[in-house]
Amino acid sequence: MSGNIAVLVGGVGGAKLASGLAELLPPRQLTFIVNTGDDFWRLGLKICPDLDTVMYTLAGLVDAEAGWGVAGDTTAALDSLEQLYGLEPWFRLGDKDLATHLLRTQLLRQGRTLTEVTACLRRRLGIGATLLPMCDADMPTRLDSLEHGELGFQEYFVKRRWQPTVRAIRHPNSAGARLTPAVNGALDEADLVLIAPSNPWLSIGPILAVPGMRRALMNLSVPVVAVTPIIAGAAVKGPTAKIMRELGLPVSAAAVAQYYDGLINGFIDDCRNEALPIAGLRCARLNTLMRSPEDKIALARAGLEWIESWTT
Ligand code: FO1
Repeated sequence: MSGNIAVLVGGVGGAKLASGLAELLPPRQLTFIVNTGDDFWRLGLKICPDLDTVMYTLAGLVDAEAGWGVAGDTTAALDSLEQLYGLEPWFRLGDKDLATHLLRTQLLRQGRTLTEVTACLRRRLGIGATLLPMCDADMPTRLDSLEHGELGFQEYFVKRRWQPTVRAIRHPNSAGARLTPAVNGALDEADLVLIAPSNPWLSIGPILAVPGMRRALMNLSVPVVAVTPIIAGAAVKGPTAKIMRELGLPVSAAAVAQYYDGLINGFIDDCRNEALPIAGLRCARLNTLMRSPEDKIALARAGLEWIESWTT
C-alpha cells in the first residue's frame, strides 16, 4: 500500500493492529490518532493510557501480557506509597512507566501542548510513525452507571473492573476541544483512514466526539475502513460486548458497522462471524484475531491488499 495511512486507535486491541501496520509500512506513512478520553491525573502526574499503550507497543517496550505499561517493570515507588503512606494502589504505576508520566507532566507544565509532548516522547523512543492525541484539551470520558452514578473512566475500567452497568457514555468537556492542526493535516494528507479494532463506544467514540472530527472524516474522498472488535459474538478483551448489551445493542459486527454508519465505506469483518449484509458497505472477511506478531502483520497486509483491490 503506497500513500499515507491515518489510524484512529484506542487501547490494547488497536495497538495490536498498529504494530502490524508498523511492521509492514515505512513509519513516515503512518499516523496514529489516539484516544485521550481515558487520560487522568494521578499523584499529580498526567496519565495517558492509550497514547502510552500505542507508544510502548511501537517502541517494543509494552508489557504484551497486560497490553499496557512497560514489560518487566517494577513497582517499588507504588509499593512505598502503599507501605509507607497507606495509599491504595488500585492504579498500578510501574517505576519505568513513571518516567514517562514524570517527563510528560514536566513538559506540559512548561506550556507545551499534548501534541508537542507526545512528539517529543515518541521521537526520544525512536518511533518513526506519527503519534497524535485526538485533541490537546482534556476531554475525559465519563460514564453514567446504574449502580454508582457518574464514574471517571479509570474508576469504571480499573477500580471497578468495568463491572458497573453502563447507562450512557459522556464527553462533558468536548466543547473545549478542537481538531488540532496536526490531526487536520493527517486527515487531509491521508490516502486511507483505518478505524482500529478498539472499543467503538469507549475508545473510538471519544475520538469521534472531538468537535469537527466526524465532519472531517465525512468530507474525505478516500477510503475509511473499520475493523471489527467483535468476533463470534464476543469481544476479544475488555467490556465491548458487555457495553453493547447494556446499551441495548446486539453484540454483532453489524451493530459496530452501524455505529460507524456514515463515516465508513469499508468494513473488515472476522471470518468467524456470519455474513454482514450492509447495503453500500464493502466488506471483507479476514482473520482479525491477533494472537501473535505474525497475525498482526497478516491482518494488516490482508486488509491493505483488500482495500487496494477496490481503490486502484
Ligand atoms: N489497567 C488495569 O486494568 N489496571 C491497572 O492498574 C492499570 C494501570 C495502568 C497504568 C498506566 C497505563 O498507561 C495504563 C494502565 N492500565 C491499567 C490500563 C488502562 O486502564 C487501559 O489500558 C486503558 O485506559 C483502556 O484502554
